[in-house]
Amino acid sequence: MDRALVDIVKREFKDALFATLGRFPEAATRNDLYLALALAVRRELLRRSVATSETYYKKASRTVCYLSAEFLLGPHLANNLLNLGVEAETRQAMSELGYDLDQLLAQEEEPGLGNGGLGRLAACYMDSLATLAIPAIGYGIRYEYGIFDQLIHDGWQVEKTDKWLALGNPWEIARPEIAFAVGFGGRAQAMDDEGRYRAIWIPERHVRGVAYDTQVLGYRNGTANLLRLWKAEAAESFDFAAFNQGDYWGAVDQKIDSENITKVLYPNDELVRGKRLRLEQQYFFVSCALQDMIRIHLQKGAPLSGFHEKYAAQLNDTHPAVAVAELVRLLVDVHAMGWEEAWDITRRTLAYTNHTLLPEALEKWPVEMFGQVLPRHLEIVYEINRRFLEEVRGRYPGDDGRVARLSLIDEGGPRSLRMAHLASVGSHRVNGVAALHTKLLKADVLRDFHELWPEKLVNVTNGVTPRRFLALANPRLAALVTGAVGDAWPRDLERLRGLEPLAEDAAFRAEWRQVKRANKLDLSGVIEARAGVACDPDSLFDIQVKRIHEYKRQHLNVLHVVALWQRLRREPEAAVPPRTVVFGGKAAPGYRMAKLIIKLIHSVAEVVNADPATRDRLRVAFVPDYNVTNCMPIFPAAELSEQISTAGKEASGTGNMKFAMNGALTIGTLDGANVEIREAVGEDNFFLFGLTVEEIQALRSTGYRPRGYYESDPVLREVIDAVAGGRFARGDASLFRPIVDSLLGQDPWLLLADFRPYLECQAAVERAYLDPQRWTRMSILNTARMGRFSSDRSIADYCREIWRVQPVPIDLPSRPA
Ligand code: NBG
Repeated sequence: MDRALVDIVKREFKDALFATLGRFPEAATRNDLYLALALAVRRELLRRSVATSETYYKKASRTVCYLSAEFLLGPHLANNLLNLGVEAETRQAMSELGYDLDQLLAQEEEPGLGNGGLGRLAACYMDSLATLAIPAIGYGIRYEYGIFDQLIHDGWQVEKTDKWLALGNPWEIARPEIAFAVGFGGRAQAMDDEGRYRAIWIPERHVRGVAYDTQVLGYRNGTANLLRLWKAEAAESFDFAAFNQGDYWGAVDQKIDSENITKVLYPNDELVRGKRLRLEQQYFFVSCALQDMIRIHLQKGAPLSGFHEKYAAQLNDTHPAVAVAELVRLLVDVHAMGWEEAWDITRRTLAYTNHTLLPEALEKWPVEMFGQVLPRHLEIVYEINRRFLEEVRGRYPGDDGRVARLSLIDEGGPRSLRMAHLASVGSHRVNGVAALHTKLLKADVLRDFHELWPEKLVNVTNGVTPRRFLALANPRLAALVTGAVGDAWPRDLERLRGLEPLAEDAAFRAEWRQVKRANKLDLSGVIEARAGVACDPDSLFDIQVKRIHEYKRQHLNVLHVVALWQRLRREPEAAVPPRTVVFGGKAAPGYRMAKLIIKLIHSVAEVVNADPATRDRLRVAFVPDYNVTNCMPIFPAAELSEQISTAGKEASGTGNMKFAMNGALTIGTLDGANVEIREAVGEDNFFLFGLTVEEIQALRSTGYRPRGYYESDPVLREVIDAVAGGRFARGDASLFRPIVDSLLGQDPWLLLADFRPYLECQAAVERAYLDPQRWTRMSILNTARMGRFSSDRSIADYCREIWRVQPVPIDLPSRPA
């Protein structure tokens, strides 16, 4: 322990408490203490931030700009202490002052500025960019309310607004001088600029976007990159014209309207199609980001003709896709560049990541509304489309079907703008997020694009940061791993390979089991406190945590629980290990089926947990409000990771990686990154079941009849009958009727077809678990072989294949005395 550092932390903590917060210790609330510590730590972030920006400014190297409507960061304090390497000293300093570091850490409200995997991926990528010393800026939206908090009332999800800023946010710095005007509405007007055609846009109103900066630290290096989030404000705090005419309330209204743009994060999985405010959010942050990039570029005195050499901008899904039109507009209309050059620069700058194959999630904007909000951009989109389709017609003469399929405008029904097409045309690279997903993009959603430009579509398999999800989440395992393979693994995850031979070492296996057992004990405490369910830490911890969606098939998991319960009642002597099945995840507020699945989980839990015949062998719990904070005790305690989506529907998954890294075995389908995880850990160390994408296609083409499975499988029939008959609804046979009807009707996610294979696979899990030596061996091998699922590998892939950027390490000057 560095004694001098302990004293520095104490000094800076006291200084922040007195001089910034104006408190004396006896009057300080726990939040004051948390803020004081955060501010003390922030000094270290800023020291790195200044050194980093100075270095980037001087070296003028190419910068990655990650444009994302979501950044699901999770709490900062503990992660920053980890990355700085000062956790022990800070704990000591706090304890000498009479405070408990864990209590202060628990005080932090996490910024939940994302829905799920996509937003969390953006946060992992920011972490890896900084760790790999890549010059990068994350651009996004500073939502006043992030993802809702989930409460459970009588087994139903109830949403509560997330007031994450209520007690102050010590990690951000407002930059009122970095602000841009963003226009909306109005009209576009042609103009003759000395014989040259030019268009100008006369917006009906302007909103001001103000920058709020948060530092993102690299792991134990000198880098602190910038996450710059934009807040919307009224262009003038009052509309003076309206004010002078006595229309005070009209003026106030306009201010409120402007601020609404960054008020709240839209929950996904909901049909937000046609929501004007969402389009306004997207355009708002994209325009601010691009204006900021141009400002920085021009500040260095560089000409805009070299813009693409200085920036690589990544579009995280289609949410920022309007960047294609906005960059063209800024270059052509505002900076008077010719179209050809502007278009060339735009395409060389932008690249697009696709995150979904689900048709309902592919964004489309009604052309009419798009034109009302962004009239000039609609003109630009038409011009891009005209030139693009000319190229298509040149390549495929007479192929009108192809032209219609590729067009940026969907003409079937009310005309709409296909954002994935806009993003694909305006980018030099498009990528999927797992090998299977990219293959399916090529074969299906982006097939025509792939035929047109075979080089453009590439794969970059997702990854997760081992800092937050192994080092921070699982200190016990981290210590064991460090003892075995040294301490370089957090920045070089392939080092975990060194664990492989230890899978054969009985003493090491015993230590591995002790760690898991201690983590399970911790999670048991959490489950008891938060779900009111007592569970046996020696039972098999079988966990499914993720957003609730029919394609993810939490209800398939529930069907297995019911089948297991019925079997335990029938065969009390069966050699079945006791099991605790844990669920967690939020449902979109408007997604009725998902909410009903949450209710079903609770209802089954209520019956099963109360049954004296089985309660020692099976428990079910739903942990409310799954988020980055609450996931921390979950991954380390898991033994079985449920990754059971319908093949072809989960683009990648990233929870699957967090589980396996922490030594859980996966039961899963051949979907998303499961395919690559299984390849990496070895078939013998993965529980595979279910139809493949090809088998599903074949089954559908011959006519899928779910009822046939129900009729021919007595176990399935008994399970469905129990749900349908109201066994879990206090006799109310109507409650879960929508679920039963969906399964016996179309069964769009093929639960019934996969039920029997899933059941058999779960039986294989039971057999493996009954042999602890075998199970532990498999568990160790899972962790050992997860190196390539570090987000550092993903970012290295992006740097090489897409961004063509190099690291710029930061020399940190020593701390001023
Ligand atoms: C999600 C996919 C996940 C994937 C994450 C991150 C969207 C639109 N897509 O499978 O469903 O892991 O993106 O790539 O949220």
